Amino acid sequence: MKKQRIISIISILVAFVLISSSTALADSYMLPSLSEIYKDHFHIGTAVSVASWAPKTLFSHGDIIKRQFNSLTAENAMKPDYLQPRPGVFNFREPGNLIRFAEDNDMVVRGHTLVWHGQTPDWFFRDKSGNRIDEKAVVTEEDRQLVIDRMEAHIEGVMTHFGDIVYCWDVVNEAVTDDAAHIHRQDSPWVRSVGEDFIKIAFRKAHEVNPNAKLFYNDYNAVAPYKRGRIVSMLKDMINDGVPIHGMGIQGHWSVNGPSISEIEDALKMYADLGLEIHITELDVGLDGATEEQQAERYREIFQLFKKYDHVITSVTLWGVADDASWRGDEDPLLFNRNHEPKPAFWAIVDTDKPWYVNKAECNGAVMFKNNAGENLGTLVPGEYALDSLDFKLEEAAGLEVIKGHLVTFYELEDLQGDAWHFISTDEFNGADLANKAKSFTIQYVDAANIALNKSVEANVRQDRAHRAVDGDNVSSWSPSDEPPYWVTVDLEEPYLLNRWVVKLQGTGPLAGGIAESPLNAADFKLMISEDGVNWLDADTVEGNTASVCDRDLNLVTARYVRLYVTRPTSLDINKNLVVYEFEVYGMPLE
Ligand code: 9MR
Repeated sequence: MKKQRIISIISILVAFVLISSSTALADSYMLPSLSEIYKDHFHIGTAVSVASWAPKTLFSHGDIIKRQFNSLTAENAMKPDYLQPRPGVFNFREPGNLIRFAEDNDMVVRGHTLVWHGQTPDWFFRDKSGNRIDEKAVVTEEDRQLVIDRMEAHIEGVMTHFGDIVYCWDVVNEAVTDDAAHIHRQDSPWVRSVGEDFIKIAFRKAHEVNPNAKLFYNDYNAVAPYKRGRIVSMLKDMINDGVPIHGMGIQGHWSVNGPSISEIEDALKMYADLGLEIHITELDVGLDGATEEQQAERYREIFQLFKKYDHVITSVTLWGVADDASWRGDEDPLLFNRNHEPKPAFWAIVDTDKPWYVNKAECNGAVMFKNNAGENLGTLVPGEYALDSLDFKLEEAAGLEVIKGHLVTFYELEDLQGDAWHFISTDEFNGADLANKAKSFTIQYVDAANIALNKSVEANVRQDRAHRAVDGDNVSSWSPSDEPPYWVTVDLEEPYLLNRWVVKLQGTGPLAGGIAESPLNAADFKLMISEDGVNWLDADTVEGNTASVCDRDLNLVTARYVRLYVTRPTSLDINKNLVVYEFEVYGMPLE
């Protein structure tokens, strides 16, 4: 009696899941919102262009900006050359558009930047006779005072105009030099005409004009060991001198290859130890030859770290919206591509605990069912489905497009029981056949593991060392040198669904130094599979290879035994020496 009740509750639950998750996603879906996702951590901002001489991303990328960000920075339109092109003539028109946009959409505005050696009109530094003060051998007190007056008047004019709407300012930008012999940039016209204390004067003035504004020092390479110590010295000196400074702006023009997470973390600690708030002010992560997936992984690690430090990081701003309007040209460093579509990097930071493609699949669909013309019949997110609850005809499906890491399994019976049929992406999907024999199916993320690892092996040559090909150690190898073909068989101990295989060849070894390409890598080889260890099928064949790492996706196959079968061990016919550091086979247990 009791058992029956439990079963009926379960079947109600199952029915509910099946019905509620059966709606196909429309092609235009609503992206998750980063500002919403990060609202308990920090502001998420973007730099936008509104200046008349640049593409106005505030408008061309407006929809993304509204949905994704809650903080705006003017990429150029609040810099001195824009705001005060001639003495006393202020231009607030275009930044006014930015302010209105922010107010209309409930966003805050970061001010960038009041005092900088870049994008600052020449007139700031000319004396009454038109000579450059910063180029004089001797700067008189009168000259110095003139430049201070102009700097203060600029700060006053700008901060008074914007008032509290601009809640923080990069008061001084990039004043620390890359030259290890100094702290301050010696060639700055500000240093040359006012002296190094122009920074303190600027902060004091800014605080006097608007005591509510948070005042930041902002710099590039601010996490790099060669520079961060000198930035910290300068900030310490300001703090000890009672200068009103509230935050450190770390620009964050980084790449997939650096700086390392530990370098960034060390710097965050150093600035936090000064009692300063931290803003990441200009984040972009250039590809630097890497793939978009590697970029996504890097963004994921970076945001994981930012979340860990959300007690000191209060704002993270990306330096642009999409790659079509980035100052870094072909480095494609942002979260949206040139067509304004979300990149893997975007999906990676939607939830930094999961791979980017899982986040994408959960929102945007994991599987697209296609008809034989290749058209989308329906796109489904991961979940459990009853065949009769689909709002498209499975009979018409002739292909599946399955997002990386996911598996579609059809079941003979309604409650995901009975015989099962598994699929990943395929153009040979027989929907009509499945509609006859299946009643339910699941779409799930399967974290495939290297199932060959440390399993028992048998080889035709050098059996004594063949285990080294599956020992998970990239330094030990199985290196037969005799007469090809060479083969090594791995007993997986139970049947698995395989979706990928990897061979790490001669060039990956410590002697070769991990080179990417070499004629000494195995040239012709294949992956063979077997149910019984007796009858073998070719699952995937590689010819003319020179790559050191051969990483291949497999159309889903099942096997209990796998075999690496090498017919040409190198591209040099006289060299018959095969070197396999690792033979990896990825999959999931069939049951
Ligand atoms: O992104 C800005 C680009 O459009 C301008 O041409 C350039 C001119 O100096 O400034 C860029 O922004 C810089 C920012 O103001 C300060 N840190 C470095 C940024 C990238 O160069």
